[in-house]
Amino acid sequence: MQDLSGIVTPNGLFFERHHGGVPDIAPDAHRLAVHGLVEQPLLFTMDDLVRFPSVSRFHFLECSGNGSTEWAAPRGKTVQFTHGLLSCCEWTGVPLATVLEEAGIKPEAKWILAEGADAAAMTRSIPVKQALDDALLVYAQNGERLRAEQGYPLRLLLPGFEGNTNIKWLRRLKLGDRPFYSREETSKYTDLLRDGRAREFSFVMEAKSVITSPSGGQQLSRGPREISGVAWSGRGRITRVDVSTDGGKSWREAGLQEPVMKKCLTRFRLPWRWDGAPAILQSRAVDETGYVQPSRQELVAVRGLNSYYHNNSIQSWQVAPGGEVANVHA
Ligand SMILES: Nc1nc2c(c(=O)[nH]1)N[C@H]1C(S)=C(S)[C@@H](COP(=O)(O)O)O[C@H]1N2
Ligand SMILES: [Mo]
Repeated sequence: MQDLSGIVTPNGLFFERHHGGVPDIAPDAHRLAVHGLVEQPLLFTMDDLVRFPSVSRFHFLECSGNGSTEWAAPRGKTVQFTHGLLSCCEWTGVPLATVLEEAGIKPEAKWILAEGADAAAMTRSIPVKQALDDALLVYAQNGERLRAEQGYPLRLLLPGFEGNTNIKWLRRLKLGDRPFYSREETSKYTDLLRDGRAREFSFVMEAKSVITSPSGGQQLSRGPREISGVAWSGRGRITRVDVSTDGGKSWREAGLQEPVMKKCLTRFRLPWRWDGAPAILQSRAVDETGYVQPSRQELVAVRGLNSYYHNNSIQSWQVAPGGEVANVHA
């Protein structure tokens, strides 16, 4: 993260998260089954799927556990540790809606169970509404076929939804009239609130940003330099990023690199001169729905400290008089 220029994660550096290892799949033998509440159950080969009209789009992918270590105390030394379960690339595939139309969705079908062909047979329930919106069945990333670690030969991509729902090595889609409550949904991927109740199906990754340069573990020298980072929102486009060098007392609007794409990383930059005085650097993202990234205090006031997932609070980097940059809670 601290060495990333622009917004595209090189394929070999895409973050990896797998619950049962990376399966070795022969693409010719791979099948995608579509069944349940459909007019006509169908079985697709990869050859079938790549013949459909395709699209390419840039989207971020973030594990909802990104930042999970940071709720109670600043633990990660670097931005790779605090925010590294995040990548962004150009995905190519078939709109999921196209494939579902082929099978014919019955009117009572409201949820889809998506299942992977890994040892974990990872399964999640997805609302049909989202699937018909901008979901893709992807087979390529940044110009080449998916990496094995990213779900080769086929992955579900749900732009803006928590990473876990983006089922890799996708082999099955079952349509039903209610959530399926898979193992992932009953044992984790809910958010425990301060009063002991839990939020379920918190799919959307809300607006977030982080300064990647300078960031934790780096050493600053005095003089002019650029503050730079990335911002993203699962609800759409980033419209504004503000940067503070005094721990949130005052803010300046950063420049956004064009094109700003929806549900995609957006690079922001602000010229700065470090004069050697202690500083606390923060960034705050706003998206097109008007949602403002919360401070840590604001998020904890609503969510408490029982949560693991969905920590999208403002990150603080402290610059010490000697120029050392460190992760702090400000
Ligand atoms: N089949 C399958 N899909 C999966 C997973 C998995 O273990 N098995 N992990 C999920 C989780 S928790 C995340 S955050 C993303 C990570 O995608 P990546 O490894 O391509 O970064 O994939 C999701 N899809
Ligand atoms: Mo994840």
